[in-house]
Amino acid sequence: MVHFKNVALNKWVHEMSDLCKPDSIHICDGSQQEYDTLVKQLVDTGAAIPLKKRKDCYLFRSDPSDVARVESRTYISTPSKDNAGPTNNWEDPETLKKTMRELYAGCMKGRTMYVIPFSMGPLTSPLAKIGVEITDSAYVVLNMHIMARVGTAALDRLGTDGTFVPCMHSVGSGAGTKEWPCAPIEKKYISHFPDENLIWAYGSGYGGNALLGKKCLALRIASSMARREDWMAEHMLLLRLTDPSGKQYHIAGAFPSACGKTNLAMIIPTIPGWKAECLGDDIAWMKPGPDGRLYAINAETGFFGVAPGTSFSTNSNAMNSIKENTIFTNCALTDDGDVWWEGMDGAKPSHLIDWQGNEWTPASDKPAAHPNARFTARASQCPVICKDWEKPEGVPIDAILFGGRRAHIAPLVTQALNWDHGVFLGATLASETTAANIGAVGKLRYDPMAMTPFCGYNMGDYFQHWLNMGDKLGSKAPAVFYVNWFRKDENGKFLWPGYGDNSRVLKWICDRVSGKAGATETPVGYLPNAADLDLKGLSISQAALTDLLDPKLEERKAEMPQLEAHLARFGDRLPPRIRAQFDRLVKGLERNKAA
Ligand code: O2Y
Ligand code: MN
Repeated sequence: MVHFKNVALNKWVHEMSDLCKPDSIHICDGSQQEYDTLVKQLVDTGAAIPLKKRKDCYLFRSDPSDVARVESRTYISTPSKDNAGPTNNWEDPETLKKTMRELYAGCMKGRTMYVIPFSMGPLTSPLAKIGVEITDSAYVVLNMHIMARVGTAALDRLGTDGTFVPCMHSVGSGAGTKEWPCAPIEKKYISHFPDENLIWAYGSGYGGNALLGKKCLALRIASSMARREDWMAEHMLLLRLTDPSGKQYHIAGAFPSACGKTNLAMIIPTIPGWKAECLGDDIAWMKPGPDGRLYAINAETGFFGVAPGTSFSTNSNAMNSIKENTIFTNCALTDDGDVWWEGMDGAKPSHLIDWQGNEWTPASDKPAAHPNARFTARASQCPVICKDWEKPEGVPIDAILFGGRRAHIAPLVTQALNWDHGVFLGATLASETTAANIGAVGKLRYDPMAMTPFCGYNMGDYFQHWLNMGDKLGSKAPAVFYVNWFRKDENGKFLWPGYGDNSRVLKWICDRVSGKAGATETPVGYLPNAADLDLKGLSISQAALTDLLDPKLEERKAEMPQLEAHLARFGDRLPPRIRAQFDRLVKGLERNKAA
């Protein structure tokens, strides 16, 4: 039987093994040899397909019923329902544990139980947290090798009495195939017990449901820890910009899904002399440093990116990150042994095997790759990874961006008037759904700080936590901005070219931080005048520019009842300072009309 010198870990692994009854237990050491052995096993069973065209790359196909995070089966289980708040599914902890214990009973018979010690954040970082995932999925072990710091060093950091986040996972049974077992939807559970720093997941082997270090630990549990311990766990990319004089700026950005977050994290600026480097594309942990500024680390070590739409023309840095040592999930397979997905460069291949293993031609009426097909690649493989991305103390944040996809109303960029206004901009972050999201196209969804699916406690309290952090940071707080690359004209055409040209907006942001760029104050925040933006070499009409920088105050006013209803969801947990920002905006819009 296995033995761990950490007393709590030893007890927990034995308890879970007694419950799940695996045939064997494997303690992961995080080595390349371990990775290679597991890959070989999965190739032998047919679960992994080696790709002839890409060195050390493998394609996996999930069961068609198990293709994405399932928010409807994700729970924040706190003793009081109010503490989970209106944005989370809630279940009483004892009831939920009883249900899940029944599902876990004997669920690993005939399987290996893998014990994966891991660190989120660099091992020597004061912000790092140790987790241990128990899983019966070798695919999960491989992905965790890429996405987190897995292995003996994490165990060593625990010592005999160190604390860790127990992350229990089984793919379950009752649905799926031999290669990809899972449970039917009504038996899937992604459960979080934030008061105990505990995660229990059952029934899905896919992404955020199964790689428990990512959304479950690094966002849901971490956000609740961060509130207790005075730091921030955010759904944010991290980016370093360097201006022609060599001055560095660090930006953290929160964007709901389908807003190009990974593309922005790996941006190639079109402005001469400006350099961008990626520090992370999904999860930032931030804490005030000894100098009073806010410092951020990337909690992860890899990218679990959406494949469809990724191409050399949209994100060449991502394409160059996945040339080798990459796991692909639910992509299509080409006849010569490569992966393919919708939106890749070049013409559609004349024949493929689709993500479900079926023959596919351009005449097929279904996409060849699943819209949520993914690549898992190490951050170190990104051509523009910043040399300081693993600095234990992190990087000092100069600006925080919130951004959504809005065809109208939200201008290209707005700077918050102050921290409270910035928190209000985050709390009212909204995005219109696309074909890539589930649900109706073009529907407005509020997604505060892009954290709706990931906040591990009552979101009203989360707004208050942001306000408290601002009080703590005082004059050293980062400046806050709201960006929208997706404004359209009356013919439905995008007004802004986006991609590398977003560097023009980032330049204005950096120049605002250092007091070099102009702006006009409006009720919705500071807006650049056309002359304040560096547009050299860009072909854009004056009319488009005027439209992009128009605060559209009348349309904004018409949206206020919808905004008020959004804030009303938080009831008496809505901080009065957020309500005050709403009232200030109402008055500002009224005054504008009168003027
Ligand atoms: O569908 C999944 O399980 C993946 S979700 C995901 C993956 C990487 C980065 N962000 C997300 C997200 O949903 O925000
Ligand atoms: Mn994400």
